[in-house]
Amino acid sequence: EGVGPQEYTLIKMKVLQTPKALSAIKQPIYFVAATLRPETMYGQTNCWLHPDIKYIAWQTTRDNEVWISTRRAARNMTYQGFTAEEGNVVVLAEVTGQELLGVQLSAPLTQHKIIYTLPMLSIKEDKGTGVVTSVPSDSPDDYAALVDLQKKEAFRQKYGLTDEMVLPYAPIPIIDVPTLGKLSAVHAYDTLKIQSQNDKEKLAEAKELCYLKSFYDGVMLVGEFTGRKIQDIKKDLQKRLTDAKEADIYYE
Ligand code: A2H
Repeated sequence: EGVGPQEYTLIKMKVLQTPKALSAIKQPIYFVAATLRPETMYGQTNCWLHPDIKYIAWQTTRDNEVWISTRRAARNMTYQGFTAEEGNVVVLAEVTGQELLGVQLSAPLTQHKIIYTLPMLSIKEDKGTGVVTSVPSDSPDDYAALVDLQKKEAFRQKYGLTDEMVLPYAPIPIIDVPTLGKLSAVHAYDTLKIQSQNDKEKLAEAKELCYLKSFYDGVMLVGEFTGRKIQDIKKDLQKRLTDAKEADIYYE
């Protein structure tokens, strides 16, 4: 980081039931999540939003689709060919993450036909789109936030989430990482005895433990690239997703 722009894969997650706050919008609506790990999309279990961040639904030129992201990200995208006019975001609605929780989505590659938008409190407003796709098998942050919701009924109730939105979703083994196993984030969480998503220091350690090893030595356990090393297939997989219009490329 720091030198030149960061390239993200923008994963498109289709809204299956339009929430009340967006009921005036008749076009297809997508949450767009910025990820560095497109090869982990086989393991998606949910989509994270920050309850207190403001999101906008805005008009793209991609097949008339409406996308949901922070205003900041939408503005950046006007300079990357996603809108009719540079610098101009056509805003159809502005809502807090809280109003968009518990929404049914369809996401690429995951075995789940339906996943839900759920709250994560460590999402940063000034990075990516403010929408984060959750892969608890390979991201300690995602696993910690999911366990928090699964363990604490009061936490689910606070955000009006039902059990069916949270409890059926376990981490899916998708990448084998030497010495860390098939659920590397779970291994790190357990080994470091992480207690919650607020355990910042230990989560930073867990990420150090997982990310490089997974990126360089991880081997796919599922999908068309089964048996292949992550670093060799990342680009091909990204292209599959963009060709299928299930993803785009975003720089910031
Ligand atoms: B990654 P970098 Cl499996 N706030 O995607 C907090 N985190 C955010 C974010 C935001 N506004 N926007 C994106 N991210 C997360 C998958 C993944 C990711 C795995 C493993 C590692 C990993 C599934 N979540 O990231 O600061 C997104 O999570 C390792 C850092 O730009 C995105 O990729 O380096 C990553 O952080 C981008 O972080």
